[in-house]
Amino acid sequence: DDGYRLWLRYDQISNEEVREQYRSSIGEVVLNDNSDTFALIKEEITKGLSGLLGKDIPVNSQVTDNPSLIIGTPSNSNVISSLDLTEKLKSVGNEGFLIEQHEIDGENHFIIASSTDIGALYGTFHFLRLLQTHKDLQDIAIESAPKIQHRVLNHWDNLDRTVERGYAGLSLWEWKTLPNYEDPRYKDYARANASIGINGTVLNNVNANPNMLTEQYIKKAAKLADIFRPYGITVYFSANFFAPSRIGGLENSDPLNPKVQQWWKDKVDQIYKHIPDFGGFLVKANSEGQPGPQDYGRSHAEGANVLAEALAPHDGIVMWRAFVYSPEQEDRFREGYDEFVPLDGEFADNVILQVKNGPIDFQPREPFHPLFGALPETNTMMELQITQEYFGFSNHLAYLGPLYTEAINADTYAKGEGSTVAKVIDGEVFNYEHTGIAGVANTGTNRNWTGHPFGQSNWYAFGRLAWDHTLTAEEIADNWIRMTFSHEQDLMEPVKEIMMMSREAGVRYRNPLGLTHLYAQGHHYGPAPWTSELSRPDWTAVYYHKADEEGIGFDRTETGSNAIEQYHPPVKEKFDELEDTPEEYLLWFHHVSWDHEMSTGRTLWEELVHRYYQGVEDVREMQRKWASVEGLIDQERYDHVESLLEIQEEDAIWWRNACVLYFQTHSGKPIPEGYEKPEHSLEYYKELEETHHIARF
Ligand code: BDP
Repeated sequence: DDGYRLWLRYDQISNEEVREQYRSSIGEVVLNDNSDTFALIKEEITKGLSGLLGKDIPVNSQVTDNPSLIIGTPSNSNVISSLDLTEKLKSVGNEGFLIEQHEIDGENHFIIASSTDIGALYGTFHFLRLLQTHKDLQDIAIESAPKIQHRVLNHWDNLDRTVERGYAGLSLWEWKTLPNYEDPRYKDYARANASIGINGTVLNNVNANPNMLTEQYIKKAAKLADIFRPYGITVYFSANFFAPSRIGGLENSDPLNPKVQQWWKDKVDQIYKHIPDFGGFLVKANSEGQPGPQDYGRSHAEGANVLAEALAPHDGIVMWRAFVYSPEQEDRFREGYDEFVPLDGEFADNVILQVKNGPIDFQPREPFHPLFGALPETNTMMELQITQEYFGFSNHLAYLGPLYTEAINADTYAKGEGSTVAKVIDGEVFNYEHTGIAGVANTGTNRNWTGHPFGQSNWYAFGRLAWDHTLTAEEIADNWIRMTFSHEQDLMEPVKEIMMMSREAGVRYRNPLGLTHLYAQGHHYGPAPWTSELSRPDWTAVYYHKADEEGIGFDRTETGSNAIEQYHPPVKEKFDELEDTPEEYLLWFHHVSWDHEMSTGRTLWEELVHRYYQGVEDVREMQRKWASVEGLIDQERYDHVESLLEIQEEDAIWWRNACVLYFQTHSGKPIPEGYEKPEHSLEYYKELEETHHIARF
């Protein structure tokens, strides 16, 4: 099995009892395929039911005396409009749906009802998922609506089809053959996204090539938009802030220049001519060398608002990124907050500030970004990374569900207890008008879409959480395994354990106890905690760990950068006191003595060593668990994961040895008894920084 079908496999349900139950209660499907989306619903439900039930289920436009599944909206189905669902449909909104059982003329029928075609499509995927996960349908009553409006993938895809931080092949967008050739994958991509509720896609890299805004590319993108539209997917572009001067022939791109303002209006009008439901722009400005309004002495708000004004008449939005940092600042952690909090209230209504989950950069563990909870007057959305830039690329198994839920469920205390990040980004805490969540995509042209077979679970988890942030990482893993592999207990249990331990394993062998950014600069794959001489101090590793003879860690309390002041109490107090700081965040906030006694009774040095070794043991445990499922899934995917786990074990050892040997040069302490000794010297690992990654990707 090559994994192409993702979680939408629809193989026949092997449990006979379950299959029979479904077969006897779904004799036929009733719907009217009078729109593009309903044609897709028909296609999907036919494919799903015939596959899962192992039997063709007829589709009719009227109810007969068979028990049926009726899918419709009040405007395309008499049955749905006769059921008095008005209030309920209203409460689930435009994208939501109801799944219920109703008795009509003495026969039991299932219904999937929505106010819109897209809602009915989401309901259809949900219904199929119930079958795929063997749920009992008796007396079913589901009301589902997304908690967040804009649920978007961010593709860091370049126009030459390379993908920044992409590890699954080339970009899916074949620019040179668009708009003429429709690669069948475009549709499969949209379908996969719709199945998990994703409703938007930013096609190109945030480090944006201005050519994306030329009419040539707009036309190409319009073709993609046409294919995605019936699946409810809106297209957005990353915009280069200097486009007016780079491709528009203007003298400058100053947002206060009336000619520049007019250029953006005309450009936006042109885009809407080709893509009538265009979503808007994503902008990375004055960040890592990208141009922006500050190049003309203007603020981020002044810049964003010019684009927002051009988009407003078309109901488009601007997603303006808050990922800023400069080499002059003492602490990169502080910068997003320091830059954007003073601008709160100055952004136009159709701007959403896009904030990464943590204050640095998608590290294996970060505390939540203090901007969540600090912007009562500015729509704020979250950006998560699905692609594993800091998690071993597509070589390592890392299920990110636990990272996402940890970030989403953190409590900001912005308005007292319970003001979680989730409730900030779903608009509840500050009553935001526009809400959103973005995930940096991990898809590419690899046959299985994501490189590592388990990379699919991160795409899946992102979508499920974007729709419903109250789900747990474990429930999502459970669904994904059932849909992707099988229902057998002997498989379910070990695979779920592997997934649930994998994120923490990755934290342990790379950067335990709140260490961060110890990566070799540039590729971000292997360790280089010794990096100290680079053009920018904030790109070195020593900047982040601050190890010296006394201890290790970044003091962000009042005696240091005081970044903790950006959090509301009691979060601030929690991180202020060394004793109150949870150990997994310890070195994020404190410079701690090597001899400090940890909760385990070990010294900090011993604990650090212990965790690095534990990380490697975790990977070995994952390997043993994976070995136990051989024969329970197809050999192709089994072997693929097995080989990747071998790489992961080698890399975990590499990380552990490099870091432990390097930190030892500061602590001056021995590796405690009982741990296997690093095979090589520190010098050897330093050399690997230059060479090893080349062989790995
Ligand atoms: C960093 C990546 C870089 C991105 C940047 C961003 O290393 O490739 O361009 O984030 O998010 O994580 O803009």
